Amino acid sequence: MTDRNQTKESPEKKAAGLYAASLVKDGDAVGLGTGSTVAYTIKELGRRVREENLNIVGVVTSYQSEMIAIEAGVPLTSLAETPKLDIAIDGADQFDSNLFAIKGGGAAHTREKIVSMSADRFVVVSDPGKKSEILTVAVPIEVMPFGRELVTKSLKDLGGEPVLRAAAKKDGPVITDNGNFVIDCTFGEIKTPQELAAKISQIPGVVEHGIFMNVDEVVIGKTDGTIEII
Ligand code: ABF
Repeated sequence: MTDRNQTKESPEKKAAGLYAASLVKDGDAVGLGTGSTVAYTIKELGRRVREENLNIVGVVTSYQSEMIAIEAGVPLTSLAETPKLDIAIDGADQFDSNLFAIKGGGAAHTREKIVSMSADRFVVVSDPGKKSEILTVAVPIEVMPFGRELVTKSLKDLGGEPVLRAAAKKDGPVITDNGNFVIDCTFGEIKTPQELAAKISQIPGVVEHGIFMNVDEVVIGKTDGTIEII
C-alpha cells in the first residue's frame, strides 16, 4: 500500500480524530481505519487505554493501522474472533451531503468496507476540504491482477477514465495488502453513486470499489479545534 503516514500536524484532522476517539466506550470492539486522520484516533485510543484503563479491542484495516495501533498500545483482535464491531472509525477522500463517500486513497478500501460493514456505527473523520456537493474524485477500484484488462475495458464502457495506480518512488503498480492492483477511475460528476457502485461491482475481476454507502455520520474537524457533525 501507499505510504500515507502522518508527516505533519493537521489541526483539522486532529480535532476530528480526537473527537471520534471520545465516541468509543468501555467494552467496545472498534474498527480502526487507515490514513492520517484516523491515525489521531488510534493514538488517542492508545492513550485512553493506558491512562484511563479503557477496555477495548480493535480490528485494523491495514498493516499501516496495525503498526500505529501496536505502537499506541491498542489491543487488537480479528474479525474471525470478533465478527461484530460496535463502532468503526475511518477517513475518506470525499463525501457528499447524503453521506455517500469515496475511499481508497490509501489502497485499503476493501478491508475498510468489510470492517465498516461489520460495525453497528460507522463514523468518518475528515477535514473540511473533503465535503462536496457532488462526488467528483476518482473512484479507487481494487482489481485482481488477472482481471486488469477486462476491468479497464469495462470501466471505459461505463464512461470512466481508468488509470492503474503506480507505486510511489518506484517502478510498477501499487500492490494492496491483499496482493491486488488499484485502478483509479474518474467518472466526472457522480450523480447516482448507488447505480455506479452496482455497475462496477458486476465487473469480473473487481474485488471492491471505493464508493461507500454505509456512513452513519461524518465528523469534520476545524482549524480552531472545533468539530461539525453531519
Ligand atoms: C483511508 O485513508 C481512505 O479510504 C481514505 O482514502 C484516506 C483518508 O486519508 P486521510 O485521513 O489521510 O486524509 O481511510
